[in-house]
Amino acid sequence: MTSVRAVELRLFGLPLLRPFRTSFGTDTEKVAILVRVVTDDAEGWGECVAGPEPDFSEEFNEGAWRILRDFLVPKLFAAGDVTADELARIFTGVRGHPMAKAAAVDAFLDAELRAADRSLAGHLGADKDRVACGVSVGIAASTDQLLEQVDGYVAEGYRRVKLKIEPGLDVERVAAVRSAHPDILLSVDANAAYTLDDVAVFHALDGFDLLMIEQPLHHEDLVEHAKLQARIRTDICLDESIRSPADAAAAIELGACRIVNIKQGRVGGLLEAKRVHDVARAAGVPVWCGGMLESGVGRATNLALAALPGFVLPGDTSPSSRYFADDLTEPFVMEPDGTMAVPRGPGIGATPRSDRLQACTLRVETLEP
Ligand code: NPG
Repeated sequence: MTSVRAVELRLFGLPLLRPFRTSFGTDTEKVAILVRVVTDDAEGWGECVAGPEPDFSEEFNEGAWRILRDFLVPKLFAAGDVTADELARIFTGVRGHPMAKAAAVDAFLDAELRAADRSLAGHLGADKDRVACGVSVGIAASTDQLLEQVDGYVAEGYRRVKLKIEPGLDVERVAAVRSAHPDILLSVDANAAYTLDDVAVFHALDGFDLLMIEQPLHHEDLVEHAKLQARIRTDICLDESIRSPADAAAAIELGACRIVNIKQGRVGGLLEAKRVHDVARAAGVPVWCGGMLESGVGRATNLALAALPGFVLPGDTSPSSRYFADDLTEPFVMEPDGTMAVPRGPGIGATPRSDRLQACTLRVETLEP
């Protein structure tokens, strides 16, 4: 039990080494909110996975900032002495906004664990010291450029390559990568860009021995995903559609997917993410850890989560060098065997460097009771 003395909200900007294009837009810079919670005993960090625009989900930076400042943080102050486990209940009066909630829950949990000198990985029940890394490759300007990027990532040792696709830039791109790399674990991610009318595309993709097709249809179309899954051989994985343990249970029961991508921010934080993992694991459904181009703070968090026993597929847990010339924390490094160490220090096991924080801060606001 501890109470919160102050919460700092900080908007930061980190240039990306290479623009990242998905079916909904192109990012050239990582701009997100970092939450620092100061309790009676310690301080903790949480990274909000929302971005500048409401494109991946309804949430976006300015909205998350207001939800945190005007609703979640006041509830945290009013709650007095609490534990991280109680925060989901304390925040129930705020509907939705899982990414904003996650940043507050994760920062509080980090402070709680640092005070107890326990690691996040140990607290969650991790059974691995290293996790297998995959890479998510944005939509390239040409097939040649895509092949060049994939060659580079395969040479670096990544254990799985995921290609972003969109209508018109799909089958031919996948065919080219598959013929250049017949044996790699390969998957595709559509970020909800297709409809059931596109079933011919998915039948064609069935020919490339893909590990999965991620989020092919609209995020609210669970029944349509079940219809598509029944018509294709390749496993469907859901990302945007899964916002809670209940969503995961529904999707699995409906047959809407056979694999689940878990992003702690999308489901309301680390403790909810563990529940999604538990639901999937009980049903025998493999999960893996998604990524949102996080800085080292969110990356540390993801590595601890990805070390849980149900995470049996390589995640979008790439090293810092995949995204940034200079991360906010000490860089996370991937070994040539395509694995990364799970942080085992207190809390998330990583702390932003103060010089980098200063250099990358766009706005900061400190809230007190
Ligand atoms: O390696 O962190 C990473 C990126 C993984 O592809 C990735 N993320 O749809 O899953 C996604 C996508 C994404 C990135 C979505 C940024 C929204 C913002």
